[in-house]
Amino acid sequence: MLKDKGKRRWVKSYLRKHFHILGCTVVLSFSLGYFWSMSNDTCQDTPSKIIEALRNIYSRPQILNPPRPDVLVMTPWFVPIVWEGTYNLEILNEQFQQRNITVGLTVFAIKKYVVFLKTFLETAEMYFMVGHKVNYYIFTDRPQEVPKVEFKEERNVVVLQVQNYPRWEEISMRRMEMINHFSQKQFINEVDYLVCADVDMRFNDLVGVEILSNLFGTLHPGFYTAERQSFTYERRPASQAYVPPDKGDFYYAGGLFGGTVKEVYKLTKKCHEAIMVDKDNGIEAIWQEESHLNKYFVYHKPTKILSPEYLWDDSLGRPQILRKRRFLAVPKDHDAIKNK
Ligand code: UD2
Repeated sequence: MLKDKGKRRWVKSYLRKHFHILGCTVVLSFSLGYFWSMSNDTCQDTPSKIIEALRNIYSRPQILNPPRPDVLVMTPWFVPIVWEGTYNLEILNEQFQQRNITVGLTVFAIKKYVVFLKTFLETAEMYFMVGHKVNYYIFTDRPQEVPKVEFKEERNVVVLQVQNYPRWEEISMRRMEMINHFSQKQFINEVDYLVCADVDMRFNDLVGVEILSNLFGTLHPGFYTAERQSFTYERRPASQAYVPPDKGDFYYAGGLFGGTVKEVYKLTKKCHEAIMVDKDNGIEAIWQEESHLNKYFVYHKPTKILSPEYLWDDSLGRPQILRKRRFLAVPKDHDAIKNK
């Protein structure tokens, strides 16, 4: 009896093992055949392209073989930190496509900052939320200077004329108020998620639905390895943005954050109100709305965090852990652009 069981188990495991190998061989042959025929069709595909495509074949997650042992991929409150290699975009795309979502990308181009719009939009068309519905919300005081860019199907531009302010710091801070206002008035009826970005940036690689969640922030490229005491949180208790020395998980960048319209509404409301209290008290936080955003994230923890792949500045070099540089700062001449 025992022997019989042993034999059966052996046969089962033999079949499992060999079917597995057989299965892989079949998949591989079909894939190679497919890519070979594709490459013959176009006579252009290089082996590296074929290998790249083969790499996209889904290999299941391995419990004992984490894809990124070199970086933190999960916070102590159990939310993912998004790095290249930690997710499968095909799976995520399918999930978000089933939900038929629309993403709003807010960007401010006030005064001289309109010069950054062309590159921002052109590169967004190449890399941002490819295959999904997108509304670009351009806040500007110079609507006639918004460049004509060709947009793909189901991607729309909405120009929102807004006022400017004499000081760049105020322009930067007032973004909270304006995003808040339009979230309630318009965005809530038009999009599911909002992504709020700086304009002096360019997309350099895919930024897709992997970033979407109820509330997300981005690790600031200058501080992702820094100790808490080096974070440039607002340290003056007189400001509403004050963060005590023993609080805070990460230092987040003001240049990319977002979430559902409802969560972005709550965030921008809280930050704007705090900015106004500071104003009444004659104090301005050290890094304007970025300080208020950081305070908010201390007490309302993001449900997803983007690694510095999603906001990088090449002047900081190219560390090995950064396998992609998806959204890059465009160098600017501060004197020529700020307050102009
Ligand atoms: C950092 C942050 C920025 C903000 C700022 C606060 C990053 C990459 N950037 O950037 O998000 O928190 O610090 O001090 O994390 N703008 C205009 N017209 C102006 C001035 C600003 O449209 O005259 C808009 C524009 O979209 C710009 C953004 O406000 O990208 C932030 O201003 P910035 O990029 O000059 O601020 P910066 O580089 O100090």
